[in-house]
Amino acid sequence: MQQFLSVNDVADVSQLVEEAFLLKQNPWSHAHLGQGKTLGLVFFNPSLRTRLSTQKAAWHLGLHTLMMNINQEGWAIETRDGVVMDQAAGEHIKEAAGVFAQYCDLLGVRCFPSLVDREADYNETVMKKIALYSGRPLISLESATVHPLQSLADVMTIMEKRRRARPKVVLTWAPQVKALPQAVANSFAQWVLRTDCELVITHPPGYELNPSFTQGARIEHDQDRAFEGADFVYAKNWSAYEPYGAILSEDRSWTVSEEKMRRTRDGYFMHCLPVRRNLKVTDEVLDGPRSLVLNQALNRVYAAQVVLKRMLEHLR
Ligand code: AN0
Ligand code: CP
Repeated sequence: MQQFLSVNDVADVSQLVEEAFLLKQNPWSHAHLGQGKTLGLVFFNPSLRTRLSTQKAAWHLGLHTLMMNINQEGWAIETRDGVVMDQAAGEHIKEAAGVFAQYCDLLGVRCFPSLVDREADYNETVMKKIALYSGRPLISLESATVHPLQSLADVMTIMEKRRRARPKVVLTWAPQVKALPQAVANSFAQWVLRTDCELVITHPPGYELNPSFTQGARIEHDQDRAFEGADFVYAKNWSAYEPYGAILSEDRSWTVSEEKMRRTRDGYFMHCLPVRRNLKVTDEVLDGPRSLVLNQALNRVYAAQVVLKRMLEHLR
């Protein structure tokens, strides 16, 4: 594997999941694979799980990590080409990426969307520039449009907990108070559609995701109907794709509650975290026995580890 920017970099999702489970059973099986190599982790945005799980995965493989919160600890970065840099930005992405490459063999980058310029976001302009100017194998730690390490961990969690060959998975929009990216939802849909699951996406009208990620899923605007017989309910908020970045609804009747979960087939609750309690999901559901949020968080380690392993094998 030379890069991990989306599910399109994975030839066989179930093989990758199986390999991740082997690492979960025996995390130190490849403890020397990364010896002498450095993984750079660059965060343009906050993170708890991604930064910790990826560092832990690297440690299991004997990789050294360098981490930078570039927006807080670095010079303000210019990402546009050909501009006169007489404003706030003191360093161009071209030099910054080139410098990362001097110190690191592999790079991981988190870079959220602007939610203003849809074309630039959906072209993954910043990720592509870092890949180009660093020339290093690049892992997405959540980009403008997708969060593949999260989705891999989510698919692992579904595979571990499913009780039938083709489970019904429901991705439900849930209320929020600020505009969030579409990345987790796009990516979850894209990955689940590469597995043997039925996928239903439910959201208030107007929250349609970019169809290139959801082709093959059933869209259902009635949340109660969507939940009928579900094996897994995955809650996430996202802002509108059209008009881009807009909050069209704050309808609290979409909060996932016990009452709604009773419509499922004793279904599990999933969320990538961080989650706002009693806004997206009630305490009862999140603290209840069907909540898988910590299982998902644990699987983030082995999702990162299998990707790092494959990239290191390619480097050798
Ligand atoms: C981010 C998002 O929705 O993309 C990160 C989730 C892993 N969430 C927030 O900003 C709350
Ligand atoms: N789920 C997830 O990616 O969490 P962080 O934003 O805390 O890394």
